[in-house]
Amino acid sequence: MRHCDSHLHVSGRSEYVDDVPAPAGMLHAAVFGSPKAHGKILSLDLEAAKAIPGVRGVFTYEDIPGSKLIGALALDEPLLAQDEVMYHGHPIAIVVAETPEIAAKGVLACSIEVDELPVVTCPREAFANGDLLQETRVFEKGSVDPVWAACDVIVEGKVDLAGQEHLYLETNRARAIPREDGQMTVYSSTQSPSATQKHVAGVLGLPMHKVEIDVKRLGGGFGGKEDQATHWACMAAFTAKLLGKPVQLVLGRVDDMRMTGKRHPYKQDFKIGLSSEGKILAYEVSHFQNSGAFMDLSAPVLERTVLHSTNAYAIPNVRIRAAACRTNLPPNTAYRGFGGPQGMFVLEVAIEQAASKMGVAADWIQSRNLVHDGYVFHYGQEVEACNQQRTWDEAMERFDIEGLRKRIESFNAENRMVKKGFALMPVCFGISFTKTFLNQGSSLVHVYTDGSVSVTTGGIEMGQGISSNMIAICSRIFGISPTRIKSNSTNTTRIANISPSAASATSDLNGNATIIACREILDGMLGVAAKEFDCDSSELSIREGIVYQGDSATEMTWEQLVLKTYFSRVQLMAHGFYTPPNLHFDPVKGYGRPFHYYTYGTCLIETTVDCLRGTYKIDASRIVHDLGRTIIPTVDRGQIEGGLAQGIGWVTLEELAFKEDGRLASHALSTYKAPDAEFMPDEMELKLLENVENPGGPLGSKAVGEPPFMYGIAAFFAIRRAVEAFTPLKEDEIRCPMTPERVLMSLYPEFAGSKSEVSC
Ligand code: LUZ
Ligand code: MOS
Repeated sequence: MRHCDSHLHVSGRSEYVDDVPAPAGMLHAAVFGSPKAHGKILSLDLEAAKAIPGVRGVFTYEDIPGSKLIGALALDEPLLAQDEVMYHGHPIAIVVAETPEIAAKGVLACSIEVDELPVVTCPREAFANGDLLQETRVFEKGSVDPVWAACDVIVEGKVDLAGQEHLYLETNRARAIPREDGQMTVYSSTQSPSATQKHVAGVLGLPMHKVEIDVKRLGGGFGGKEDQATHWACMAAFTAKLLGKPVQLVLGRVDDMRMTGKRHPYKQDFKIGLSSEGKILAYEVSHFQNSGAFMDLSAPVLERTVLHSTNAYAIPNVRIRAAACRTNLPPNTAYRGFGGPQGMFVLEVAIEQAASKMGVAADWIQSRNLVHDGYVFHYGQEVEACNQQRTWDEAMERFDIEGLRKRIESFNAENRMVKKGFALMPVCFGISFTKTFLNQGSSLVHVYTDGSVSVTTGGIEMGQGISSNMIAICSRIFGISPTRIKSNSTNTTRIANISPSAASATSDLNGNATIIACREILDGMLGVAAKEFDCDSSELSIREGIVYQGDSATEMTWEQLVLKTYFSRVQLMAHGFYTPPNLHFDPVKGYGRPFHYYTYGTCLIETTVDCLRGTYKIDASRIVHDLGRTIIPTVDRGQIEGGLAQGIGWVTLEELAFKEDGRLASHALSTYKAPDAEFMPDEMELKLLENVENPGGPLGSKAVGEPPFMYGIAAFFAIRRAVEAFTPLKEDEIRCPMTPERVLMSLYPEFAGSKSEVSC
């Protein structure tokens, strides 16, 4: 089976929010964002905008009819700035006009006077000022303090880890249509329709049942629309209500980039202690999260950073400090990996530095510390059914790491201006929302009298293939061809209380719910057939659209049985509800069993650096990955390759440049470079572990969305090692990403200029 949308995507016929034919009289909104990163609003002049022919209204904080505050965890964020602007691009007013062009002109005619306040963009500075979104927290396992004295090697250092723009192809957008009796229908590009429904209802002052959110598909989300699609839907909805007309809001790329939050940048301090045999005895890390101006999802992102701070390693003594630091940037938010990558990155830096001090390869240390069955993480969860070592051993052998080491050593000895490097990255990623209550999925399956099937779940199709997975699951359970099954838009009137499509858990939660719904229908149908064949229904099954008794095909087809079931007045629709068992987590203590299971894998990345120019190329990525039993191999491969590409981009090319005044300088595709097909490894090898079952996933599958992102971290170290083969690296702080510019400066530190790069 292939991705069910592929023929629509390649022919440009897939429908997104603004591709659906516009309702009569639809108006267009544009957002006036703050030209300053921080300050008090002294005056706001909207008269010129209002006077433009074709402008139907300009709306501010005062005009919001219901709740003026939104926010994923706490209602701490005004939908429009009231008297203070907190970041550059902070939405202040909405211009609604007859065309998008007039609305854009209206935005240019808005003007504001701001009494500027100090702009803080560095989390260490915010921390020093005590400007925190929650109390700083400390988590411990064992006790690091008495252990340092017993360590043979101790390394300490600092990390400056940059954020990342989501760069979904489809920017944020929403279309709100007022309906009879004060109701509102919103087509939104959101990963979280129920959150959008709740906030739209709040802003309109309506009960949730009067608000319908419908989502056919997104052109990418990556976490950027887990919480931050809500804002634009609310703006479209309240202006639609006030004007009594449909309103569509489509953010342009520059507005989307400067107005929305990104992956959280972090600053980190680490200290690691090892025995001479390479065992990590103690690890201490402080995370200064650059949270941005409001809470958004910063607390749970930071929580996952804490949970994944020891990645795939068994470490007996751990101390982790976590601070959510408020800065004058857009509120940073969910992004594939959800803080996990930031937790894992700094530990790899620590291992790298320790290896260099010990004169060993980092993979020698990595291999001596992998997690295993029975290991208990610092948050209390015991590792079971662990495949970490297996993925590592298979990678070492299959990719001939020892041979590769020798080949690269001799290549580097023979070549002066071109150097190669490689690095390994083991990944152990916990699957489940850490907010236990979010781990629930719902599915509504309809079988129509012609034998066609439709499935609706809470899962959002954002290109990742959830629709295809749901179709594949229905097809497998019913025993019919996937061509008979259609996956519907996600809609809050068909499924209530939807968890965001996030945390890699969408196929797990909604797939298991779909299995439950399909089984319920199938049981009824087989009961009808059992009467017909005068046998026990346990003898019956459906294979390739034919009813089987035992191993022999009967004359009865799926369509015939569907009709018989209908005429027998037995139900042909069902709602399935699923929640994974045995999850519990105390967020205050940071202790419990937050994850249903772990996804394991090991990745090798090989690079070549041009030591004259600082440019580099990723030669190969080779992955051993634990997928359980894949549902659709091409869909899973797409997730693994896409996640890897994004992970490599994060640590190499993608550089968010903020000016000192808090303005995003890299605010367009001309200044923000993400990996393209050309940049991706020439060789991409993927080996799936064989014969692994995962009872936690539907049909034995494993969650795949986020874990491969962190494989990309290996690219950072592979590039560094190539650079080190040219010249020793000297730095007070390890900075990520390793852009070609930064590589060039590392190759020739004497020409890199006297200005220290260390930011604060
Ligand atoms: N979103 C969320 C997530 O709300 N909670 C999580 O634990 C999570 N994990 C990964 C990605 N998104
Ligand atoms: Mo997410 S970071 O929306 O799984």
